[in-house]
Amino acid sequence: MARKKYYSLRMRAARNREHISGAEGIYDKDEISSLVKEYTQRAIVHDKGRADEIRLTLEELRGAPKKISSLPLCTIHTRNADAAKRAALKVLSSVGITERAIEEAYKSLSLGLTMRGAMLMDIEGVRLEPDLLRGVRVSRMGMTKKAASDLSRKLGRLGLNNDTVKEALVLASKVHRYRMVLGELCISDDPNYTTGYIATRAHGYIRLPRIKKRGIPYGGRAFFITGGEVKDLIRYLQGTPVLINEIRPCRGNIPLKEILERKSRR
Ligand code: WAQ
Ligand code: MG
Repeated sequence: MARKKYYSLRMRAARNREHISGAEGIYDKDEISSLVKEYTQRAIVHDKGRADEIRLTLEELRGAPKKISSLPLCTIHTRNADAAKRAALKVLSSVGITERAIEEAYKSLSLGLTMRGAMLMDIEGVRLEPDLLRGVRVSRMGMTKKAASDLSRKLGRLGLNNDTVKEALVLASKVHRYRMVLGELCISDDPNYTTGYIATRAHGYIRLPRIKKRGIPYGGRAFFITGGEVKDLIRYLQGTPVLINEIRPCRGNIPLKEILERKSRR
């Protein structure tokens, strides 16, 4: 019997050589041709402006992707950037990341140097990624069709069924599957997208509204990591294909206190 073939499909769109949008997924062979059209369409009509260069990469995966479930999702009703930072400090420090490291990440994320990828930081705040300007790009991840429709339904009930949330949840779910990763802090670089998130394996994906003021055109990601081979971690983040085939619960606003008391198991 022939084994099922999977493909990684990735798109990057640019205008005047500047990146404006990207997307990716892992798909079955028979879905590819319609998806190429969809990805192209998405690149052309992106609201940051029309792309003048669209790159599509289609790559046959050598083996079957690793199947995982998504992180559970919820929101803390943070009223402003200070409240969001306080929540981030509480949750991330509860898994052993030092306050110094979290402050360090915040500082780097507010310098205005937008990186393409994420920072890797140890729990003391020391940067470990080999390319400090670019960071590490997480890639080769996706959702099965069934998981995608389940996620759309669950997020739809919360008024959150959009690509930004879905893509961030897929990325975080892949990242936090790796044991060396203790936590994550993410702030969008989109000036109009002011909700960020933190994530840990124990607490799941926690949205933090108003983590930044509207109009700020930079953001970034920090992955807080603990002992182990950084090289292996980077290889996993960039290269290991991961497919989400099960969606954990997606909930609306939850008080910080409850999140700290009731860690989810995974
Ligand atoms: N791998 C690693 N880092 C990345 C990647 C990637 N594939 N894509 C983006 N980054 C880094 C990069 O430094 C960006 O500047 C930064 O993250 C933010 O990226 O549930 O849209 O694409 O409502 O602007 C959070 C959603 C959205 C919260 C985050 O990030 C919610 C978002 P953006
Ligand atoms: Mg984005």
